[in-house]
This record gives sequence, structure tokens and C-alpha cells, in this order.
Amino acid sequence: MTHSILDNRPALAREVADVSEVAGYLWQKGWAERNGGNITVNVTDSIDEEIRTMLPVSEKIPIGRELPYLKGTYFFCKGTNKRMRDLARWPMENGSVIRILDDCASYEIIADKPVKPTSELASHLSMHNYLIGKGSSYKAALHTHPIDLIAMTHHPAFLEKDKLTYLLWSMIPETRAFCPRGLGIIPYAMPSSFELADATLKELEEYDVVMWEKHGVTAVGENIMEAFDMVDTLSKAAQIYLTAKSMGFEPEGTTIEQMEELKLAFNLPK
Ligand code: 2HA
Ligand code: ZN
Repeated sequence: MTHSILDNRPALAREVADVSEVAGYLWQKGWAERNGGNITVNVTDSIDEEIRTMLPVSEKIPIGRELPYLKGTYFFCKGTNKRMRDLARWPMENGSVIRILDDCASYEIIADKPVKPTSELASHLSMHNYLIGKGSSYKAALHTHPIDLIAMTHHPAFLEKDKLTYLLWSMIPETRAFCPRGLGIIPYAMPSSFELADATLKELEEYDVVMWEKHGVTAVGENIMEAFDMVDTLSKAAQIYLTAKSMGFEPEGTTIEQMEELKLAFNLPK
């Protein structure tokens, strides 16, 4: 019988179970080819004293930058080069808990196995650092590769600020209500780069979901389900647009007046 740090820790086990559930959805949606996409969740609130003093299963690993608000925090992270569909079934073999060390610039891995975190760790941890710094209650960051939304970023017209936001909002009212801050656009940048991480942070000031041009979507939320729901809602709107186009017409979209009405009814920010 092998032991897991999830044993007798229902709160942490629940966090990891939610990540596995979302990982399965990402695979089923066709958004997670091979090792595509990554998830990190700030699980510090579910960490007990025993884990705080637990010996790591890795060396100290540099993050590559200093992130002052992350001192003493813990994250569950998908492993680099691991598949979402495997994370769904065997979360502790395809993901791990990391402890950010007191220098705020390095981390170590805590049981069960020394699974090294995602290649996008720098951008994920930078996002968490930013969120904690501004007092946000958001704990989850999701990066995934939705086919429809990525396809749209291959058209320059859709890369103009808020063009996609209004188009997708106008496809079905739920999009406006459940993705109320819209969709930020980040010009193409090298995957895993600090350039991409910093551009993402800047857009998070205004949006909860950002498109990485010709690459994917990154979303932050209170928890992983919420982050997933926002991307799912946007992808649904994109599907409606594409379905109308494939039927040979330009979808009409809800009017500015109808959107204003929703804004008032739901008390939306934009
Ligand atoms: O983790 O999606 O952007 C694989 C990726 C990198
Ligand atoms: Zn990616």
C-alpha cells in the first residue's frame, strides 16, 4: 500500500480532485493534445503543519525570477511533459505540490513523486504573485488550447482590442454574464518566456481570460472550475459563430442595447 500526501487530507484531496476533473474535460474537449496546457492551483489554505515541515523530494529549483508575494505558499501543478488525460486519472503521478522557499525565487517538490512542474511555471507563478499582491481571492490558473478560439486568433481582424470580446458576448447572453471582463489579446510570444508571462500580467489588470495569439487561452479564477467555465463559455460562443458562418451567413449577434440591458440586470463591470 503506497502512501500519498492526500491521505487523510480531505481539503487538499478535494483541490486535487477538482484539477483531475477539469483535466479530463480538457482532454474530452480536444483542447489538450499530448502534454498541451497546464494548471496551477494555490493550495496554501489546505496545507497543514505536517506538510509545512515535510522534507522535499527534490533539490531546490530556481523559478528564474523573484516573486515576493509567494513566500511560504504551496501550489498543486501539472507536471511538465505530462498529459492532461493522465493527470485526470493519476493526479499525483502527473502533478505535484511545490513549496515556494523563503528566497521567493526557488521552490522544492513535496511528495508523492518528484514530478517537475509545468514549462509555463514562470508565467503561472507570476500570475499568482500578481493576484496575491493585489489582494485577489483567485487561486487557480489554467492554460489550454481550445481549437475554435485559437483559430480565431489567426485572423488579424480578431486581434484588435475587444473585437473578439464583443463578438463572443453577442453570440449568446451567458457569455457576457459569465465572462464579464471579456477576453484580452496577447500578441504571439515564445511559449514559456518571461515576455509572455509579463504581457499576461499586464492584461490581467483588465481581463480574467487572455488569448495567447496562435497558441492558447489562459484564465484565472477563484478555483479551477471557474477558470474552466469561463473558457468553456467563450469557446461555446466561438462555436456558435463558426456554426453560423459554416451555414453560410454572418451571425447577427445581440444588439448593443440588448447587451446594455444585460449589463444593468447582472451588474456587470464593463
Ligand atoms: O505545457 O501548453 O504552453 C504545454 C503548453 C505550453
Ligand atoms: Zn500552451
